[in-house]
Amino acid sequence: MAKFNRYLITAALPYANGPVHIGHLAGCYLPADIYVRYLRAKKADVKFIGGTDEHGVPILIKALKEGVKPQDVVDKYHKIISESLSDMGISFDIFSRTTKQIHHDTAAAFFKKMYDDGLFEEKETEQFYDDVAKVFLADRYIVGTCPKCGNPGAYGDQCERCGTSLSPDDLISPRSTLSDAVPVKKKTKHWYMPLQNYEPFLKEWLLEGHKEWKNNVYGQCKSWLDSGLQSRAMTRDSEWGIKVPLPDADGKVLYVWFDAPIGYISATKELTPNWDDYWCKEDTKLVHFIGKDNIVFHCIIFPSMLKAHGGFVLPENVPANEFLNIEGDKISTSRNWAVWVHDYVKDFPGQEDIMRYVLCATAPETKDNDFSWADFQQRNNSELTDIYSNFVNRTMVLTHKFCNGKVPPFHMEVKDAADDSVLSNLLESKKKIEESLENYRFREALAEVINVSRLGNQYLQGKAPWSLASKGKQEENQKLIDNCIHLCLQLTANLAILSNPFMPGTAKKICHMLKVVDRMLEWENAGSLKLVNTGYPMREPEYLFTRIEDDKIKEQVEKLHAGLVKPVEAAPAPEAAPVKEDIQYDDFAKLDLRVGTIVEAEKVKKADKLLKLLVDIGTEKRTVVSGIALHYTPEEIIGKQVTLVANLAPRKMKGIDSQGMILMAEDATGKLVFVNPDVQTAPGSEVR
Ligand code: B3M
Ligand code: ZN
Repeated sequence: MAKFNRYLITAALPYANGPVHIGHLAGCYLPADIYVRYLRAKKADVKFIGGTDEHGVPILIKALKEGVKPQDVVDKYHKIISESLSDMGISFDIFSRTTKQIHHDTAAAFFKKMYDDGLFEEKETEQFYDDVAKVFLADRYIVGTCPKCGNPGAYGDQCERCGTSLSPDDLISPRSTLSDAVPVKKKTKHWYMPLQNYEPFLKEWLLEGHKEWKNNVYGQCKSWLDSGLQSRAMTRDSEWGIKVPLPDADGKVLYVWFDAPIGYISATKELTPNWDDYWCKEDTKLVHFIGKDNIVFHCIIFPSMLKAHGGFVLPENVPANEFLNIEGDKISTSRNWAVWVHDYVKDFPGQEDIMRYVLCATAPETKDNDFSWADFQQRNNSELTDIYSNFVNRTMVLTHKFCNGKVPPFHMEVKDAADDSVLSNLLESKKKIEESLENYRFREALAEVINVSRLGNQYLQGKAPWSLASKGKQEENQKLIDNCIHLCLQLTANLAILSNPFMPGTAKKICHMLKVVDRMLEWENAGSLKLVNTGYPMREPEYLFTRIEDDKIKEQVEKLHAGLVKPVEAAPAPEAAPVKEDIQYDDFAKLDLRVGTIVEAEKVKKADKLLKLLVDIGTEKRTVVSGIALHYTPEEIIGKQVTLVANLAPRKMKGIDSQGMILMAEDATGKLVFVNPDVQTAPGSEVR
């Protein structure tokens, strides 16, 4: 670690478009906080930078959904997010916002310098455009039916049901998530960063220079670089964002992924006038904590930007975590499958350390991992209560029972091998914890902390001071009791230091019981057996953790399931017309209904509502004129299955012979939808 004289630690800036859940904590905020608290305990010069990401389409979508202005959205969620994170003890030195003036100025100047240095390409391309919301649409904001599996909610970049990667052109009935309009293509000019030019730099700096990065991170970067980089637009058409600082750029803003990481720089500027020590001096260790979906932006794009601009340090590591699932299912904000941090702090007041513990102990460091309430309970009841808290509590109770509540002396003359092993075990554990923390293996580090208390319990059990007290040779035995309790108290103090990065509230509670000041928590004190002085009075014992009962857990599981939004919400039916008069089976049997596939479709001239379709019904192809042109474009319905009334007498419409009728249903919004089989069915199949 000697190479570095200061640390700059960042945690991804969450979009200010919703509250944070435990997946956010496990992904980056908690590991970053543990690392920072460890560095601070080592008296390192460290700044911990965070804030909310307040630009980009996610904010616009939320504003549209809530029917408010983007500024209202970010004001509301910045507050909620920053409170949640601070309630969980995430100890940022600054938690800023990308809508601040200092950030706008910093990001615009960054862009301008790159522009002046000739580092952008100007290109005009066709992009999808929402003519109702008047915005260009990123692929993600176009939804439609997946051509592969029929999922009606597939995104323009991917179908999350079958996993197929898509482009908006592939979607059946594409529509904008902003307004429901059918996207159209429109020309627009943007400034691109030719990322391919940075490949040699990235290969040398990252692939050659940072082989020590976590496998999941290194592997993703390597595969990006192996498949070759392309120019990427660094500007967008939008009214919401940082204005492109060029004269001919009305209605253009910086791409949110260009401005957001610069947010780390602006927040540091806001925090300290010495910001450039942290960003520009080679002996700074810059570490970005993020979730895996942000890897390419932090490992490829932002470093290329920093390199292009010049004068900045590059990240020394990007220890991205994988995803946390909940009860075996992917976290989803839209389905409300999440444990929200603000709910947790309300339901478990003063117990943020339990969640910190569980999330760290099960952190998705190398692969996706699962959070379950049963596991939460189990870990609290066994590891935290039965092992960790139990050791501290027994130590304190015994101190009061056998030593008048004061630190007993240590009698060298009766010291034995078990006493010696307390120190050697402690030193070994300390070393392991340091090594794990310095290599971002937080689970491993935390397991070793618990191990210290486990060894403490074993030592205490082996010495059994309670049984010594009742035996003969009072004076001799009191010495043995003293030694045991003396060492257990020293171990308790050490436990506070070692657990402080993970469970700061608990470390403080231990300090309170031992009546020592928080300064004892400095890391250099770990491994010492002289932390509490002989004769010093202790406070009354209090439990650090207690068991959580089944009903409390059951409540949480029920809450989770009760909040779940049901997957596909069908639009309600229009007010139902009364059911028509009965017919006899023979009347029905006269109808000949067939499954067909639309193989051709075109608009009927001078008829807004009509499409001329060619429908394959297996035995033949029928021309059908259908009044659906206001609901579907010809392109989007080719390939669709329909139900055709095959024996309806032919009828001339706008000069075309229509040989049948397609069945459609109308929902409450007046939208016509096809009545079709829910699985692929051979054309010509009879409908009965
Ligand atoms: N806001 C994406 C996210 O919240 C993005 C991170 C920005 S970090 C500079 O996952
Ligand atoms: Zn699909």
